[in-house]
Amino acid sequence: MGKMRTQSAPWRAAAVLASVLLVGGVAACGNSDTGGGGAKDDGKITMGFSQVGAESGWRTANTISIKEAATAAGIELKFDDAQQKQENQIKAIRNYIQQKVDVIAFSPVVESGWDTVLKEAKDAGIPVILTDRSVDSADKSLYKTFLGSDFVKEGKLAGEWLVEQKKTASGPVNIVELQGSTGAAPANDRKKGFAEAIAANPNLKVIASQTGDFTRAGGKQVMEQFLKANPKIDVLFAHNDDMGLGALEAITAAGKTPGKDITIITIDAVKDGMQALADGKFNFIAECSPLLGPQLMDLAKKVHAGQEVPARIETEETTFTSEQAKEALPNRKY
Ligand code: GYE
Repeated sequence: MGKMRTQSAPWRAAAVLASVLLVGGVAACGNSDTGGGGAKDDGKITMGFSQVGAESGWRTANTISIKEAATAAGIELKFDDAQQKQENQIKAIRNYIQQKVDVIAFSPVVESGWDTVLKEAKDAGIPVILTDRSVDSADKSLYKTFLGSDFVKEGKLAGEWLVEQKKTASGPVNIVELQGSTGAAPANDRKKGFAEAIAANPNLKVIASQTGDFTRAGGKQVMEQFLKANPKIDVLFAHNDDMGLGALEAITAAGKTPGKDITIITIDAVKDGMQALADGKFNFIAECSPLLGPQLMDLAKKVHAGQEVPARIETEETTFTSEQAKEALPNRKY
């Protein structure tokens, strides 16, 4: 309940209806500057968006999707890149409140510590939409909806694939884990889902787990340390493609063959990751779609029009083996 997986025709129709009602509604409001947060009543919705940063291929694709979808939807977008810092996001959100944007949307870099600023937005009458990542606030009335992936599921799918691959292993299988940014929902949840899945086989052990901050440089650097400290590494689980791609360099430099000496599992399925998978350097990817822009803009129109929206909207995702990556690559959008 409360989950909507795809944009069904009735849903789209409702969105169109919402925008029609919206135009009428705004016109009827006259020049009032209060309530709803709207500063100007030119019929155009203004969205303030605070992005995490530009740390990965996933993030770049997500930013493009949001900017393109805003233009297509006729929504005026104010965009801020927080460079992976919560304090920058809080500052951006406060600016948006001051500017009286119609809707605030953001992808929270970490899960905790948002209650105060979200309360400020609520008091100003500006609806907030969480996109990509969520917050751990107990008060769910602080935001209208959360649009994004099920990160626990992604970790689980990665772990389940490994359990199947190693089901005949007679001895210990040593796994190293490159975690995403500390405190980020996808890092917490992917770790959790993976651990739950591999618990099915006591031979599968995570012998080292550290953050690589979702970046290639971080993945490379931490993998170098892992390789130095651990003579036998059988598997790498990286919380995103970029860290896995960085780790490839460290593995090759250590004289090992990625995808053969070390089985590599990642999450995202951006083009470079899919290429590595098709080339046999990665072995498995659980997909995480960054193309959230169109759904986000539809939601913005709805919440601005005062319509009810589901509290949680999950993106649809799949997984890829090397063969499947070869097939999917030519039509990959990101
Ligand atoms: O997996 C990673 C990015 O929040 C789902 O953030 C997103 C994650 C994505 O840096 O590549």
